Amino acid sequence: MRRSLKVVGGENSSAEISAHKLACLGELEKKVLWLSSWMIHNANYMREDRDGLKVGGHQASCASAATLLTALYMDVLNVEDRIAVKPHASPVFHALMYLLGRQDRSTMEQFRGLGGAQSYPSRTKDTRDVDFSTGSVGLGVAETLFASLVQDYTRLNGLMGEDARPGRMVALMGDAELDEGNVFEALLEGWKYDVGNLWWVIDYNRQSLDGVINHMLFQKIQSFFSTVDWHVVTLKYGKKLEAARSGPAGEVLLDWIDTCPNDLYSALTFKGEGAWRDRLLGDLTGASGLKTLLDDHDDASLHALMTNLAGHDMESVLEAFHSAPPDGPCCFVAYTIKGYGTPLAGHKDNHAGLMNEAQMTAFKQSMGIPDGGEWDPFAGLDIDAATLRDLIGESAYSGAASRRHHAPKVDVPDLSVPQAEKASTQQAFGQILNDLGRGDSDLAAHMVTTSPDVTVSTNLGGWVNQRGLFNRHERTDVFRQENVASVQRWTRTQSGQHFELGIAENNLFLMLSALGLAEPLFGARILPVGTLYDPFVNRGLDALFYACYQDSRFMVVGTPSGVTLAPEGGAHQSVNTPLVGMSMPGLSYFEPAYADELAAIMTWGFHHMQAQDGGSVYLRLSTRNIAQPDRMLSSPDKDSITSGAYWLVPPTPGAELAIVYAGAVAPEAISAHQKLLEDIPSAGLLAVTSPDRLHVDWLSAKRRRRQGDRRAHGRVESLLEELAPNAVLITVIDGHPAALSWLGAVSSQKVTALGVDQFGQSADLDDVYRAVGIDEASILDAAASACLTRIGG
Ligand SMILES: Cc1ncc(C[n+]2csc(CCOP(=O)(O)OP(=O)(O)O)c2C)c(N)n1
Ligand SMILES: [Mg+2]
Repeated sequence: MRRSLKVVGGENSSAEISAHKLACLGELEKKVLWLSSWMIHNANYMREDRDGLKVGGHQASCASAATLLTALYMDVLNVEDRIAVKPHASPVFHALMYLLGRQDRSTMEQFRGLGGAQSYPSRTKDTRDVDFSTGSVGLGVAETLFASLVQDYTRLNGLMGEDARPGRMVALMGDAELDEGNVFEALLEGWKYDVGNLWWVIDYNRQSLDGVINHMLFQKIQSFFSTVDWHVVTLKYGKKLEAARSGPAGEVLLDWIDTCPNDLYSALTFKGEGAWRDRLLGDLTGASGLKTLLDDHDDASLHALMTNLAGHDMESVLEAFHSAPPDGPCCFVAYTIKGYGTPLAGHKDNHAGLMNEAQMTAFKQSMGIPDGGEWDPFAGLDIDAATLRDLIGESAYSGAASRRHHAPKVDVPDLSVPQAEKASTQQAFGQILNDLGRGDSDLAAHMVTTSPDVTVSTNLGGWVNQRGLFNRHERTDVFRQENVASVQRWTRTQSGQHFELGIAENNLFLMLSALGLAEPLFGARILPVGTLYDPFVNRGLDALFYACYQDSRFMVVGTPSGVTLAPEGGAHQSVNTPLVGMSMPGLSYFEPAYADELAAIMTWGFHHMQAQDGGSVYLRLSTRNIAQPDRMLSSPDKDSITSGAYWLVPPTPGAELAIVYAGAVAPEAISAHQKLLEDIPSAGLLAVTSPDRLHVDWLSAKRRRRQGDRRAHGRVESLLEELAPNAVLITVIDGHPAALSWLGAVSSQKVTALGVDQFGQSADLDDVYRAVGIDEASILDAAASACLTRIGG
């Protein structure tokens, strides 16, 4: 008789999963386990080893997730769902894409080799079906939550295509990912926003890299998630164990499993077969029905029964997925065994363990794979290829159609320059956004801002007053209703364009990352702008790294920055962030001094965020009010500014000295330069608006020259060639001096690099600049001693 499983909820709510389908999925799951194991084996044992380095791969982590991922990709997911796959299950993901016809064999054969499948799923380097890059545990998981909020925003504001359906944002996560604090930061933020359409499927194998965890963790997980109003579904016993419950000694047996410490359960799983019998006989002596139970099972079937956890039981898994509530966040705690179905199962050291050649031979035999049939999608299966192909064809992922969307670009007008005799870059930033907020440009309509509780203090308040806060649930500004005077009008609506976050910089970067992926994920053009205090870039650094690695597009504003924060500063003074900006691929870092520079950079930035070969933008700004130059920038001037530097005062050709500055220290550089002109009238004053853009361009010119393009010339090379070949450069920045010291290598000129190489401290501006050596006197001293040495040497 054909059994059938009634399913409710989700896309397949009215479907019935037949025994036939279950059998097919079971076969595919076996194939996925085989292919993922073989991919890793092939990379480690079969491919030429040229460097003696370990290749690695995680067969046990893969085996743990094979059932869950097969169920998701082959049956449960819809095309509009987006999934973050736990990093170490990358081979499982690739095996599934291979079976679905979305991945070729050579990429699998090249696993962990150049151009092959990546060690960890990568949006930018793997097949286009990777929705979120994972690798740093915890980040991919949390990103799905923010992606769900972004999906809400795009849907409620008509930015998705008309016929677009909301998808579920899914994370298939390792249980140890819950050790990362950023997961809990995200959970809290999700609760504030009443996040929905979100599934976190925990591969609850109770093992991490080093450890086997306490078997009561699931209780804590349940209470964490319930606290923030998630629906929690626990998948513990598979169908065999559930059936055993009503048989001889059933309840006693399940109780024993319930209270069995994880390390013991794991050890018995690894030993297998007879080990279970001995242990049960010892622990459950005298239990009624035990003898019958044990007599009814040989060692192999007892092992199969005792390890029949629901996360490896296709029917239980499908039942749970299909009966999940249609909306609201849902967490599935799926009991699994790390290494299930392989000789690595349950061993405490199995995280990076690999089957040896003998084990692989036996495994291959047990899978019925003939020599030469290792990559055959259907070899060794009990159901014929045609039938399995038909079933694969029913998956929403079957075939080659791209799941990545495109959206038209948004026009970017030249942003107007805020007019003031004195201004800070932070103030100018606020004014530019305020003006955008007041206008009705297409650009403003597509912008979304966000900040971790520093909206007002980073000058985003004006924009928020114009555009409002986003929330699915509308709420008026109660203070305003109650006539409490405030400059801030904080109305929450579905069309609000600002996400106010709690103080968690990881969340800021995950949110920016998700907003900046709105085009490929949801077909919606969003131009995200986020603000934070610059020192706290470090707090969210890994999330920033992953955002850039995923090629998400956003503008992040670190303000205030550096020791210029002076009395307010102390530990709030950022030191290393220029180097963060310079060393982060995919992020262009700028440090303007003037409002007109900032306007030109932001205009460029909004273009760059939309360009195919573009990227994200990082503006390091300041609260220091400085006198603004009286000038109108031409287009070439703006090009110079956005390419990284221009002569504020050009040198006389062949000049022997130049002062080079970036950002808020402009007044010190200008006054020192003026004094130097008395002795060295030829001296130039170079304004660096982006150490990063200059550096990237210089490296690229050198690379092109090496490749034979003799005309390749970097912008910085052209600028510095105006000086004498042995000229002195005094560089100054309110940040680590290494951001500019490299300029000496461009034309072998002699550099003295001033900057901050110590932790900040509270003081007024004069004192703190003097203390760290970036005041006018320090610049003059540096120039004098460099010139003396130059003459002497
Ligand atoms: C942030 C971060 N720290 C450390 C690691 C190294 N690491 C990789 S996997 C892992 C343990 C993962 O355990 P779990 O999430 O339970 O995965 P599974 O058991 O399913 O393999 C660790 C510590 C990492 N990838 N990311
Ligand atoms: Mg684990």
